[in-house]
Amino acid sequence: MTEPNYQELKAKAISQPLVEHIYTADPSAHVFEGKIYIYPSHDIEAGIPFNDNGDHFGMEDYHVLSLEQPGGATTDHGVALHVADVPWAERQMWAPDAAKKGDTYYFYFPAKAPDGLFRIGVATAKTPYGPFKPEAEAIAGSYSIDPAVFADDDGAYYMYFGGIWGGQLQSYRDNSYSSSHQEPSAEQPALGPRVARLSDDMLQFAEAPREVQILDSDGQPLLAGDNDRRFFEASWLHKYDGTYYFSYSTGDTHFLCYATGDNPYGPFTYQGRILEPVVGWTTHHSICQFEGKWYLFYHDSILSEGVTHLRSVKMTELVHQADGRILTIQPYRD
Ligand code: FUB
Repeated sequence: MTEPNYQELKAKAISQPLVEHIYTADPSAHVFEGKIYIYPSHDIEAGIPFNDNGDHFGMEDYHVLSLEQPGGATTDHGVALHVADVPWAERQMWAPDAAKKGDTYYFYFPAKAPDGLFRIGVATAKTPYGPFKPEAEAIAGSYSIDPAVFADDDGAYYMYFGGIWGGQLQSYRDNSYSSSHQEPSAEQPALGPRVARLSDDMLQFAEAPREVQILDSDGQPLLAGDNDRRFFEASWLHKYDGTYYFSYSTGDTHFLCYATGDNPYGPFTYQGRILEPVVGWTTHHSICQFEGKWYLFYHDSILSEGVTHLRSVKMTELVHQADGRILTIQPYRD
């Protein structure tokens, strides 16, 4: 097989990395204090061999990035949280998110505890860029990966989370872990992401996590064998024109897709693709409005010449069409 020409791919890419001095991925973007703040994973070469559990994603800390304007310079605010400072966490600081309530910023992150299971932790700061002070314990009842926190207009905050394979979601049913639980067979409904409203203090779940249903246009759950459309990881929720848009990655088929609903718990009906596959195995994103325009934040592995766990965060404009449908983005020009 011929090696891809990364210089050519770089020239064809619709956007370039926001920073090149470190590798970053899984960007969760929010507008705080009039700027765009991005909460990414900080990819490193941890020297761990590739496997289906994603152990080669051996990240140890988080940096926060910010931009005053799209297209402007990106500031790296340095280390915001390190695994060594989180009492319950041992390794693999994966995709995080952040939220603001009152005058406090809350940083949510998944990591593996010494028992090898992912949990989700929270850390706080008085600035959007930290450094964040972690709680001593993970959020009670949390599991799996990829927390994404949505602030609704009525003041409620919801956390979406979950991811299959390396994200361990297949080992949970009714919020309980068993190593004997497996991914459903192809003709059964796919596993859904989870959602829970957060407590008033933002440090716990206010309720037991519920499974989110993603339905096809006939109102039937997407099936586990529908790899082009079923949920894999990378939950995100945004609201546009009164409609809730749940977006996610299909993992092994490498699409970013979305589904819409009329409330934060779903069900959500599958609508289509947001982003076609990027260079690198993973695809993970966020969507955020800034000064009247919407943007997609995503990553690819062009800068590292295809190394799947050394990714770079990018952004590009996202368009909701007149009927509310999102225009599918091609990450590379022909
Ligand atoms: O960055 C590690 C993992 O890769 C994330 O948690 C997943 O969403 C995938 O992007």
